[in-house]
Amino acid sequence: MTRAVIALGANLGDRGSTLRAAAAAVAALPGVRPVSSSREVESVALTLDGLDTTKPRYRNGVVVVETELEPQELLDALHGIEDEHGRTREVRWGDRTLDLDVIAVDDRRIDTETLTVPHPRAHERAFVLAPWVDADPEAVLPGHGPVATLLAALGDDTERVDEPRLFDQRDAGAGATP
Ligand code: A4P
Ligand code: MG
Repeated sequence: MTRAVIALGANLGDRGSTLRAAAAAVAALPGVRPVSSSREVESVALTLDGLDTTKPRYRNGVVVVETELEPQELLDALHGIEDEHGRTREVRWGDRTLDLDVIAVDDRRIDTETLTVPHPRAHERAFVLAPWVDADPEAVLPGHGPVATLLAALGDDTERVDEPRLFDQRDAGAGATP
């Protein structure tokens, strides 16, 4: 069993419903058990040209799971969930109905053509770090340190959304935050 951290993002469609449905779909994958989840945050779209206030704002969240799946198997399953939510891939860092990224898998380092873990940009993104620390206040990003410290150094430019945590707490197991 490994512990995997998955970041969810959306800036098209009914973003909150999509994030909650995607979190439930992740929790329901064979070989996956929900552990804890964040509330949602909102932030300005980051594009290849920088922050873009003319683009729809993002909702982001993080879920923590335990899984028997190998990291590439997990990513393949996440792509299946993205596809079910109408994800298209035209522009890198472009608008999307749903993005699911593998942020960390225990303290494993993976660097293949299709999967880099830890996620190479997680440490510089408050929209990943803020929900991650909300889901797991003790979290550590391998190679970078405690997530709470990284977020404090970076500055949190996200806004908390007044919605429940992404997992239904009845589905979440040990380690779940109230
Ligand atoms: N890939 C490699 N490593 C990973 C990993 N750890 N997790 C590969 C997920 N995928 C990984 O991803 C492109 C390829 O990356 C995948 O096929 C996979 O094999 P994609 O989802 O098709 O394209 P993308 O998401 O546009 O590219 P990229 O570079 O992954 O973008 P990011 O880093 O995910 O950034 N602004 C706000 N405010 N909030 C956001 O959530 N997200 C992005 C996307 C940009 N701006 C944002 C947000
Ligand atoms: Mg992605």
